[in-house]
Amino acid sequence: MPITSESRGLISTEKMRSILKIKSEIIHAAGDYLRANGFIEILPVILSPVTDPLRHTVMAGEVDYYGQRLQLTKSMILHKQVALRTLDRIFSFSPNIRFEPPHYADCGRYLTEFVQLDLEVKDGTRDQLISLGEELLTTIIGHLQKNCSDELHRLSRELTLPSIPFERITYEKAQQTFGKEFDIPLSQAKKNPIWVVDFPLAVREFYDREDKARSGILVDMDLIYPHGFGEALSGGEREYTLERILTRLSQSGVPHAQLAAYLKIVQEGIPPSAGFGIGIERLTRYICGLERIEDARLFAKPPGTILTI
Ligand code: ASN
Repeated sequence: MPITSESRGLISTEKMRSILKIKSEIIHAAGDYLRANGFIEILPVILSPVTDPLRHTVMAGEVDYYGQRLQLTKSMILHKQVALRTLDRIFSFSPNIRFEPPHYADCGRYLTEFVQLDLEVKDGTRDQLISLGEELLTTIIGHLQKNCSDELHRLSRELTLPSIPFERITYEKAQQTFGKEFDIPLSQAKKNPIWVVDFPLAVREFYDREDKARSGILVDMDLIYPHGFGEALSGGEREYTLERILTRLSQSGVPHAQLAAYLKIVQEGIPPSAGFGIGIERLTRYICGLERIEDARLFAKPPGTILTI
């Protein structure tokens, strides 16, 4: 018998009120910081003929739209690249739907429906985006220390401002030191967030750019929270030429026809860029020190649960 959404993450109304106030202030602080840095907010896309194919096991969410098959957004990466034909720096609070395997619910880090703060910078580099990510996170934490001290106190959470720049480790070194599935052991070993850089091509999606000088290595990154909270964000520099994108799709085993609408636009031209997406519920979980991600939002849907609202 599948568990129901209420049998997970039951917390008091009082505690939830503090969490939701903190989440609202996270969104506020992040939006203000990005707008002050030249970003323009675009509204999220929910349905499209194309979405992020992703590499891991996620069932496609599809809708019949007047006879056309549309996808529910798994991430807005493709639309971010296309939007940069119009704007130079964009962000969106983008709802993502990912039907993950039900056992993913066990670790308390996955939701079927979650929101990503997804951003992209025309002509951006990984180093620029890493600095931006560090400033964004510390700005949010600084804002919460000032504006949510009562709520943090009620959650018995003492936030320390992480020191910048964050440490960096390569994917290869992380695996050598912390094992093949390094995310959580690495996270548990750290007191400050840490960047994992240079993922191998075989473990990432087609859009992260391969380093010209180092075949098989991508110019991308993940940010890992400290104290066992695991992955915070994913991003990188992007492939943007039709030739490279077709090669990378073939290497990933994604049929070109699946992304035909996107490829047509790529052929007309999309700019070089870099960007990342940071999960809002995971950020809230980290900030509030919550054991389970379903406590980081209302109407949470852990994978495999029967929904009641
Ligand atoms: N938002 C991520 C990025 O910008 C992609 C993802 O969530 N799969 O790289």
